[in-house]
Amino acid sequence: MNKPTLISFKLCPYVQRSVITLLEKKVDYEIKYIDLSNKPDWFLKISPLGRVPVLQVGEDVLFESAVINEYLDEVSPPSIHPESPLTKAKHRAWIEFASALLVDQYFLTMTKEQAEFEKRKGEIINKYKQLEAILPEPKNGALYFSGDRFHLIDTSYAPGFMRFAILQSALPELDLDKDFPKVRTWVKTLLSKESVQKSVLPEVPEEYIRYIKDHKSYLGSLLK
Ligand SMILES: N[C@@H](CCC(=O)N[C@@H](CS)C(=O)NCC(=O)O)C(=O)O
Repeated sequence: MNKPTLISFKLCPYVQRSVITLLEKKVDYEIKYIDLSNKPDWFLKISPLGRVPVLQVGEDVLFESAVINEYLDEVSPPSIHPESPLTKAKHRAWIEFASALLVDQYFLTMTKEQAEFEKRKGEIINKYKQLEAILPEPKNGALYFSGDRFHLIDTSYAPGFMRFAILQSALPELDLDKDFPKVRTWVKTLLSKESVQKSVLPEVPEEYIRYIKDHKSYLGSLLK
């Protein structure tokens, strides 16, 4: 495989999914950061939707984090995606669910309206309730989506979980998973993984909080 280049925006959770995959699969890669509020022309030429992540592989360009991650998984065995078509289809479906959770998280952090904030908070708690119902039992205090092994699907949840943890450190009462012990164990397991911890630059927690405050959102006004 040509050494791939990942086009990134520092704070993007979708890019972070691909970084975790690259680190887990020990793929040698380069990363280029762009500013999404001032997209360079070369980026607009190669990114069909003007979004990150984009993965350049030689002359080829891939977009959409779930697709990029499946490609990376296939070209760097052993696979961390299920083999059985049915289980794989279920994982893909719950990866979409993770994307919906990221959308809720984005609006929770960005809305200027308290009512919208409360609505998103309820939707996130409801999604946690749905996840709690399908997660297996933890073993020895650890849990991944499908039990005791890390899969591609875990890369799609970790960035959102990391952002919720950053938010909670600036607003302790925003304890969204408090009633969901399995979700909580899953969060703890993922956030303690080296690939997850190394998937963002060290300044990201501080910049994430600053980004939300600068936006003058309702949540921004509550953060320490
Ligand atoms: N479904 C896409 C979502 C990617 C996405 O929404 N990326 C955001 C940044 S986190 C983006 O590039 N937005 C374009 C913009 O802000 O103009 C994926 O999974 O890759």
